[in-house]
Amino acid sequence: MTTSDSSPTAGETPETHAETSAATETADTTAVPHPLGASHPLALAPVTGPASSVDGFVRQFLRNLNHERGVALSASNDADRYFAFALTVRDYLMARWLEDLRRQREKPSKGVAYLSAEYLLGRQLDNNLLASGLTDIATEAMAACGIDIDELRAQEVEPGLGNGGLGRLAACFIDSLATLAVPNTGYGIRYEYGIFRQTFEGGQQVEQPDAWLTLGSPWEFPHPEASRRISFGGHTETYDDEGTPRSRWVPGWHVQAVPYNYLVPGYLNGWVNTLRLWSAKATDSFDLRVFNSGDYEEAVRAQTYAENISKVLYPEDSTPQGKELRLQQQYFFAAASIGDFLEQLPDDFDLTTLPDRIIFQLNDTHPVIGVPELMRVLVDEKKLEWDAAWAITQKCFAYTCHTLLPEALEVWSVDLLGRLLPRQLEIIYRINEEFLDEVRERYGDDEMRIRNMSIISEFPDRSVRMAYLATVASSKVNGVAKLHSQLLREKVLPDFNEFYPGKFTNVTNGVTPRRFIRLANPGLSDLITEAIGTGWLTDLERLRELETYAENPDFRAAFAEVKAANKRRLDRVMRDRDGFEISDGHLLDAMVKRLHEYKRQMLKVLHIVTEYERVVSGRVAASDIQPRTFIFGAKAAPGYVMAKRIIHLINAVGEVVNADPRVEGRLKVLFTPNYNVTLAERVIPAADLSEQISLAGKEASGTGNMKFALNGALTIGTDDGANVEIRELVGDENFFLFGMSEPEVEALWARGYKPAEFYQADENLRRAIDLIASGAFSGGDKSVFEPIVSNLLYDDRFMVLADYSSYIAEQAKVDAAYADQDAWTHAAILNVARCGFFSSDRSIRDYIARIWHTPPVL
Ligand code: 26V
Repeated sequence: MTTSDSSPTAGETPETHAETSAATETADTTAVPHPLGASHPLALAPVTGPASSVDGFVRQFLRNLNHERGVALSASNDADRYFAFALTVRDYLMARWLEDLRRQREKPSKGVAYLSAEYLLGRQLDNNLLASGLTDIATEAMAACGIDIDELRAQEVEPGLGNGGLGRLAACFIDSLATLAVPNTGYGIRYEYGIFRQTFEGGQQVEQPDAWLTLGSPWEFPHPEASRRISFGGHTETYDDEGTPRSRWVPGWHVQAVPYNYLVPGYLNGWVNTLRLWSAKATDSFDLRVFNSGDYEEAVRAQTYAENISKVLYPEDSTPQGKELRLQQQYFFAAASIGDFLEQLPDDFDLTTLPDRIIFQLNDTHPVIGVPELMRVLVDEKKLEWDAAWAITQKCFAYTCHTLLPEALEVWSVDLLGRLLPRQLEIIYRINEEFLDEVRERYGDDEMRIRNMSIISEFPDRSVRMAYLATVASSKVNGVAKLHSQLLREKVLPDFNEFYPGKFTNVTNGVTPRRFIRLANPGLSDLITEAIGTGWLTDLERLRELETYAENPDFRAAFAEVKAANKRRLDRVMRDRDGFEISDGHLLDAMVKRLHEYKRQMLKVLHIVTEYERVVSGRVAASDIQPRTFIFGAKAAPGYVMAKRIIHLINAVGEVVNADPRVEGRLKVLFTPNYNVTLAERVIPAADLSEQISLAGKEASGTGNMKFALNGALTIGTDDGANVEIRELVGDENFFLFGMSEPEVEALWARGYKPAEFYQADENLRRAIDLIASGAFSGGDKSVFEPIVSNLLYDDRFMVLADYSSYIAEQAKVDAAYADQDAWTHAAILNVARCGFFSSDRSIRDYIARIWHTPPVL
């Protein structure tokens, strides 16, 4: 480690140091050896700059503290120090950022505009330190100032601008895009309130607003001068444009979209991309007009109305409600982003070459309203012919579908669209007309087919099927795991797959190893590096080299010790945060994900209740069961009543089980509130068992499953989503498979599924359900969980009861396997070694090869 001689020492106050040196600061040239090794292909950026030595970092930090926060070190509080520290890291990245932006301006190449309504970023500080190679310098610098860097880390409120998998995937993807040096802007919404903070009262979920911006964010750069005007409402008209009939939109009202830029640094490669999130502000002109009319209250009301657009993230993640505000959000960011990109093009840019310059990747259907918006700009404003505009549009968009649940496919009523976006609706109609003409040309007047493929559905209300619009308008459509892409082609959009051969493809999801291995699990990272050297973090397939180490007893012992240390770390976090303890010697069984019936947290509950019931009924001796701690983390959409009941039940079961001396030391149930990215980084590295138990055919991919496997947890899972690929890679012997396959699920539906038959046929199941129904977990009140019980017995849309016995049998195998710790560790190492495929770097390479065709610029 390079430490300059002039770092502050006792007797010399850092403030003096800052004041005397700051004014004459020049770039510190004490270069630090590149952490990837100078010969590594990505080691293009020597760590230099104002903060590139301990001394330089201290000076810059103190300058930021003095000049940006206006306090001396001795008078600073934690927030001041966190801010000054973050700004120092940011300063370092800035030079790179500006340089890369300049490079892109001077020599433009094709880039990716990732359009996503959600980015579940997690904390930024550590990630940015890691990406810039500054962690050691910064740690030493803070120590020199008498500051514990961990306390600074703890200050950061994570930006929770997403619901779950889809938003976190977007965050992983922009990390990989930057690490692969692909020019990319991530576009989204700067929600003032992210995903709600969850607390429990009496075991029930209570939502609190997530005011993540209260103290401001050091990572964002507001650019009010670059605001864009976004219009809504009004009407359309046609006019004669020197002999050409044209349409135009006469909007009714406007808002300002103010961009906030965030740095997205690649890992140690000197490349920095931009995340641009839009915030809604009332337009001056609107205010002025109303103000002039003398109606002050109306002016304030209008302002609130406009600014509501980016106020809050919708916490639903599967059941679209058709809410007007959500459509406003979608158009707001899609239109602002597309407009922003087009504006950066030179005035004489030939728009027919737009597809050589940009691909707009649609993260689910949320930004799809951008399709008619681009058409409107090209046809109405740039005055291109319809066909030319359509040819451009179809090449500029690509669509990723993230679901299989029919109820999650977004539709917007024609009524609402007509009111809010009348010109875009006209354009959608025309797109549909021309598309259906093509269909007719191919198949004749097959009215059934036409109705099935129409972008406009007539029932129950006239509405626009956004997934169909996205499919018709995109060069490629992809699912997010092999099985999902297959079901997408065969079950969700089969007519389109037939109509557009070659349009459908698969890109299996991935996760960034920087955050989810290196930062979350430094112990494992060090162990890996010791074994196979550096380089694996940007070439994750190299984890394969660990396979031979699985045969080495010393390595297994070291690996097991890392897991144990991660459990101790989680124990400290949980004690602090929730007052829970993680018991020694327990198998740590984790189910952390959004609460959804299809994900089947209920199946997990039935397993726990079964274990408990078998002991308390005296059928099994407590001493004969494998000690387990079950850890849950899950937020339910605030309006999703059944999901909230299940949360209540998990907490209720936990309360009874944890207090019952008969299972003491054997079974423990922890439900940690407010599960988020920060907590995931602690839970996942500590877990032994990863629960991925959705009904086959329902989970598009899952990404938690990948994070667990890469951190050496074994999976118990169904043949669903990316589980299928995980199992293929790690091998059957290192994966606990149970439950029906997707075709078996279909067959059972076809035969007629009667959950009560399964209840009757399995004594354990009967006893578990009866125990819940008896009021044993609700103080004797049978009514509390009755809706859950009758839902299981008489409805059970996600076939919990059908998969129960297979699940319980497989869990018995888990217990038996865990009894042989060394064999378990062996399997865990093989999971790590064989899951390199699930790096989001690989996903991005697949997107580049199959969809984007954007060469890296470095
Ligand atoms: C849908 C909706 C619908 C209405 C209102 C708001 C809203 C917000 C988000 C969503 C997206 C739901 C789809 C989703 O999150 N899918 C998940 O995507 C992951 C990344 O591809 C994947 O791993 C999960 O399996 C999939 O459930």
